[in-house]
Amino acid sequence: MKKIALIFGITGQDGAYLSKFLLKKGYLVHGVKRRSSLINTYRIDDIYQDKFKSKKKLFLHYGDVTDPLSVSNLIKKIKPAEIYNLAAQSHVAVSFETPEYTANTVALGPLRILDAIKKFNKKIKFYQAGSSEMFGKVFETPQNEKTPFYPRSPYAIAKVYAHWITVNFRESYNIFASNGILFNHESPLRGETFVTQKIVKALCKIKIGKQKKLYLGNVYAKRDWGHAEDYVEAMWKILNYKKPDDFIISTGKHYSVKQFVNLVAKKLQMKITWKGKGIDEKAYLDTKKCIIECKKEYFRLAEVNTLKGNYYKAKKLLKWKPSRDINSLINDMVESELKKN
Ligand code: NAP
Ligand code: F7E
Repeated sequence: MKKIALIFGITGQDGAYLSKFLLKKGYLVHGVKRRSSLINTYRIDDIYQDKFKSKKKLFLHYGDVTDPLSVSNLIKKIKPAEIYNLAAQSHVAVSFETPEYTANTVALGPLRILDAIKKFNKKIKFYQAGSSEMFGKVFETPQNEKTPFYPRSPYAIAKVYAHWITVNFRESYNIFASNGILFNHESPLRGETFVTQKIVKALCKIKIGKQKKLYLGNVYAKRDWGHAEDYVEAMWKILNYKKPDDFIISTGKHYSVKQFVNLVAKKLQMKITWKGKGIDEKAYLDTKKCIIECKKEYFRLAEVNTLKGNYYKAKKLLKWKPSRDINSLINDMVESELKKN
């Protein structure tokens, strides 16, 4: 009997990598996609179309984590052994514009899934996609599983609720419910409005003359950036550990947005120099042409200045460690982008 996994958020960056990973492991994968006016399955089309070649192993269903009926009906019908909750309004800046909707998907979405597990089958294992954003205005560096949370956005606050409701269902109903506290992870499939992909796409286009300028916000914010492909393996390891628990998944290294820009430029053999300070800081190509400017609208209302994770527990108990560093991540993102231009 093949194991059945159900992924909420299958059409996102992590959903795509996780489905590929689970299919390789021999799972039958069911995914929940939202109805949208444009087709939103481009990240998984390659594996979905495979169904015509071999026996079907990937199944898609319409649903939404804001709709309790769809959540419980799907869990009842599919009877998964493992549920991965990756569904979220996942953009921190957008969460300030849509705080209630963000809370509905990010905080109440997992509650609805956990409640359905409690009703239908307490043996279903549950993975909650937690976030380093929960550490926000950090109490210590690097952050570990015991570092207190200080969330700084509606998104992060909703993730803190999701974290604790997962712990609570584990402790109250004896459900195998675990939190992965994942630090930023990127890939060629990363959404275009997250800073890494925004930088990669813009510099590739500027290099070939298809774009003139890139506008950024706070270039001094530091993040611990890993590769999404490594991180979905950690999700599976978390659910297949002997007991439910919470784990930090990170690389243990952090870089500023400015350093990320410089590394991408280096990869593209573009010589850039920075001049000015604060909002007036600008980057010039070959010392003459201004190609990067800062814009107030891209600054956060409450910024998370620095994040760096300590993944010691995952290394020790799950035997997980990141296989790619920042340069390998940038190579993958840039090379994939250059193929599209
Ligand atoms: P993503 O690319 O934005 O994907 C989010 C997924 O959730 C998409 O499939 C999206 O569907 C779906 N979704 C949004 N609202 C939904 C709703 N109401 N009902 C059902 N599905 C909904 O995010 P990601 O980078 O893959 O991240 C996966 C999860 O990990 C998210 O929960 C995110 O908050 C969390 N996380 C991400 C990172 C990171 O660095 N990537 C780090 C820590 C935690 P559409 O395709 O239709 O929009
Ligand atoms: O911003 C700064 C910005 O939007 C990173 C999500 O996956 O990871 C992600 O959240 C940093 C911030 O990611 C721009 O102020 C500067 O300090 O790429 P981001 P994020 O906010 O860290 C966490 C772990 C998640 O859980 C989230 O779901 O970069 N920054 N200039 C900018 N950010 C953006 N987006 N755009 C800019 O122009």
